[in-house]
Amino acid sequence: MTATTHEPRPRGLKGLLERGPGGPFDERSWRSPIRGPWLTSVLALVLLVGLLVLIVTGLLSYAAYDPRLGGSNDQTPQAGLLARYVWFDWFTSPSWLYRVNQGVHVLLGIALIPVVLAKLWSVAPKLFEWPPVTSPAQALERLSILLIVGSILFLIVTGTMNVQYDYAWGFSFYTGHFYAAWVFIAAFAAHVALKLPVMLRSLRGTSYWSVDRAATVPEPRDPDHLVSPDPLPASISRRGALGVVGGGSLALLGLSVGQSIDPLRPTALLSPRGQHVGDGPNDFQVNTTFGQIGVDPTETGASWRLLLVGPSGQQVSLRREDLLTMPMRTEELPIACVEGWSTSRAWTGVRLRDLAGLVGGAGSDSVFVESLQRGGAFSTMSLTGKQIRAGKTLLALKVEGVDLSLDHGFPARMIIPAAPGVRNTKWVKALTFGGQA
Ligand SMILES: Nc1nc2c(c(=O)[nH]1)N[C@H]1C(S)=C(S)[C@@H](COP(=O)(O)O)O[C@H]1N2
Ligand SMILES: [Mo]
Repeated sequence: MTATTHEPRPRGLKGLLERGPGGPFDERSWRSPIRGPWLTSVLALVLLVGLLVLIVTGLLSYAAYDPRLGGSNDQTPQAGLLARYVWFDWFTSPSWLYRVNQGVHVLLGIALIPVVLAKLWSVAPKLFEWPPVTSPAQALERLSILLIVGSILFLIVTGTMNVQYDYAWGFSFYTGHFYAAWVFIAAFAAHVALKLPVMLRSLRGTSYWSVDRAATVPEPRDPDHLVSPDPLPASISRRGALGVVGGGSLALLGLSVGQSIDPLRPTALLSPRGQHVGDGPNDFQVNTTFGQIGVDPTETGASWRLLLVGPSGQQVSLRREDLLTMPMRTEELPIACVEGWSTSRAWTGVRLRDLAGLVGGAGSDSVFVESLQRGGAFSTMSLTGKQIRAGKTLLALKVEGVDLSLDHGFPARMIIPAAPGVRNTKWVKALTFGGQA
């Protein structure tokens, strides 16, 4: 017995600071024998690769919105430097570009949720370290961890809610997710710089195959104090725990992947846009239905006109029959929503550049698209000059050989190759071509 146990314990604030508040702040309360640098490092390696892919696809996804066009294209007008990396107009080929990018972003994001939670579990004692601050360097490290944990949980929650079309927050998803992503990227970079050597050292030390059930002996105490000072007997091996996490990821992936792969659509049980939404060729996902926009159906009937306005004010008004006499193109193009679902269809219609040519707008650097829909962020949209001139950009009148349904944008809708789904304005009524490039 040491002398200290007989000394009266300091009380009040001083005592609290020395002993800590107990509970999770007492490292002896963390008793799993498998917690330690090796398990944390395996999860860290998966996240290092996975999160890098999420960062790249996320930044590309933002660039695909062509924020330089302003208006309803730019969802974060105050972003300043953070959006400056978008110095180019988004690509128009290959046509599956946004579909694949967004599919990877959303599906990988969903699949990584169990890995992130397991990683947080594996370092939980550190999150409750006591005393809270021991040195300026340690304080900085803790701050970076606070930012990384806070931002990643925020990104997971907003991302998942967005996939579920649940907009229960008081801010725009794009703005919130975009700013949090930059906080995350900065904290992630700092964390990787600090911890990469620790991760590599502990992965080199122990091979995956040597970590079987017989070897559930705790690792030696580590400088980060992840290893329990008072471990319980093991009830699962480290490999078993990794199997549970990987199984969880695969299950989430299996129940979501159908939202991006047409033949697997009925298996997308976790996705909100996988159900029956129309008849025949028009039976595919609908984001906003015609009923929801509150427009009188007669406006889409015989009185409907497409108004074309050229850069110097020339106007042409066309009936649907007039459009049908123009050269028709059929292109197989995807609709890929930012929420992750996507589908590919054969669209038939008039090339946007042919319409531009009717009012002298073939060389325009942008076009402003207006919908019959009044109000709402998606009722108007701008497209780049590159998108005007891309041969596959269509004002579609038909899908899979039949007229568009009202829900899919009858009498006419835009279809833009390689672009986010939101660019494909439905119920188009006017196209105004901007200045020359
Ligand atoms: N006028 C109008 N066009 C719109 C929308 C809208 O809400 N209003 N939603 C957009 C979005 S977000 C997507 S993903 C696609 C979905 O097209 P679909 O409903 O035909 O599948 O339409 C786009 N066009
Ligand atoms: Mo969308």
